[in-house]
Amino acid sequence: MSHILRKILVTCALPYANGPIHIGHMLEHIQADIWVRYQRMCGHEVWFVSADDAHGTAIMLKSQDLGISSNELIKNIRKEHKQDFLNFNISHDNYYSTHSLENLYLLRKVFKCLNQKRLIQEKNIFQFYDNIKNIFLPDRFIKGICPICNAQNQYGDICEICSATYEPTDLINPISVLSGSRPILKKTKHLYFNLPIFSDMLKNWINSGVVDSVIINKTKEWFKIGLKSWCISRDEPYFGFKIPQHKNKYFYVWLDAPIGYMSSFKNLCFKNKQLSFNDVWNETSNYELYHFIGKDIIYFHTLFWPAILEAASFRKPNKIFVHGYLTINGLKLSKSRGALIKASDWIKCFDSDSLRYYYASKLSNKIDDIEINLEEFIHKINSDIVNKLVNLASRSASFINKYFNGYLSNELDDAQLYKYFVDSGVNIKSFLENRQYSFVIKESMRLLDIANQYINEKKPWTILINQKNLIQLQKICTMGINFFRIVMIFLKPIIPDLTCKTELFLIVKLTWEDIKQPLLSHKINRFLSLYERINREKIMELIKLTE
Ligand code: NOT
Ligand code: ZN
Repeated sequence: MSHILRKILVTCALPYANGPIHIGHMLEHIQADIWVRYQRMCGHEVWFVSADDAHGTAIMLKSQDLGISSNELIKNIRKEHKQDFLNFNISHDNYYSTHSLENLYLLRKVFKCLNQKRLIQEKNIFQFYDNIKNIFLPDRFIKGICPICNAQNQYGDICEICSATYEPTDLINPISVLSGSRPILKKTKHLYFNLPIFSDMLKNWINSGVVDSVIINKTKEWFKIGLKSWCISRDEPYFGFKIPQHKNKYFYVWLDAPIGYMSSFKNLCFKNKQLSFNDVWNETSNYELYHFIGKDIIYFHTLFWPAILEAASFRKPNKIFVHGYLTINGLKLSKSRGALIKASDWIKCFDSDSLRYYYASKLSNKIDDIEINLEEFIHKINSDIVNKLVNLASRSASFINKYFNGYLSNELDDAQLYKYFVDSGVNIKSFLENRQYSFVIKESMRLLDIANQYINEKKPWTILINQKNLIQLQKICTMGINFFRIVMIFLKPIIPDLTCKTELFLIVKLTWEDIKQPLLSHKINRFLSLYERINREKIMELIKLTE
């Protein structure tokens, strides 16, 4: 099969610039980063962008609370976010902000198209208003009793108990989260995007294989109810971009947020002159485009976003990769309900590969929630990475270093078994391509069991006692090192830090192309500890930090 080089743009959802990156965000960026690193290993041209989502009421209120300008807040937060992603080896090519000139430019361009095509309509509506704080209330700033199941304390748009969606005005006993007062209804004019006109296009697009079948079914419910026009404006006070010719009106953050995918890439083109914005985003583009998102924002990415792209004559994504929520020891971590573990706290207690590895061991291409458990985490890292993977290298290298001056033998003890490992790469590749990372881990561990068992059966230490057949000893340990190398190639996109150390130790780059060629008559470095066993006490340390 000839190797066709692909050109790919990958995005992660844009984290809000009003709080820290937590390990829930990290799940998505790690999931995408593994995929990106894998594609790069295959030699494809891959660009990976994200940005801070810097607009909206929440950010404005947060900066007021802190007594700083919104501009200052988003600047500080972006710096923190970038550091967090760096700490976890997320290899974004650009991490930008939606509060940027590029985003404003593209937003205006999109808006102009929508107007030209008469897709924007003005409507007068009544909306909840907080008389004490003098502000129109976003859905998330109104709480009340769910009109469907009567659950207390539910948001203005969705009930977290029965999943019903409704208008804030449907809530029983609504109150403003900002002042605790009962909001009044106040008349205001807003701009609406004609989403229903795209219903047929969207149905066809969604059914063309861009999302998993579970998600197709979810969208069917939305089509059955019928699509509604989408309000794309917000009243002052707001932190965002002003709408031209509409006094005191701002673009809704959710209009300029996805445009942030484009503007982050546009900014990358500015830094890298070889890249062309139009080559990627025009309707006839031969680049592939993939968005990694969580299941809470499917609506935006399967309906609003493709409709906006169509309306503005840009290309649409090839696929939307959706993951589930993260739950920790049974506790649900949603964006709005406060996330428990900050990425910056995690990294104080554990290394980044450990989280990346653990997530990979849990990730599939399904939208099921991901349950993580700290005890299980420690156990998995120690038993897989330390006992199976690193131990294989260490036990083999000790003989090679000590008796053969660091040189591997000039032939393999069991070429057949080596080939078996190489051939397993076919499955591993397809698991990586299809985001079935848990299978990558399972298969790698199965191979490591075989490798360790091989060493156990060959008992290199007994050869040493007899002092006969030292060549055989070298060959056995050379097998061990080669098994280790193959599995490290499989795991390279998942654990970049250990990869780096391994490449230094083996004095060789870990690549797919070289996998068929065993490392023979090759000098390796002294074995220095590649990975430290994790201590259970670290769990308590982490919990203390998060309290
Ligand atoms: N800041 C949003 C969130 O839910 C994600 C915006 C993603 C950009 O955290 N998207 N679009 N469409
Ligand atoms: Zn309910």
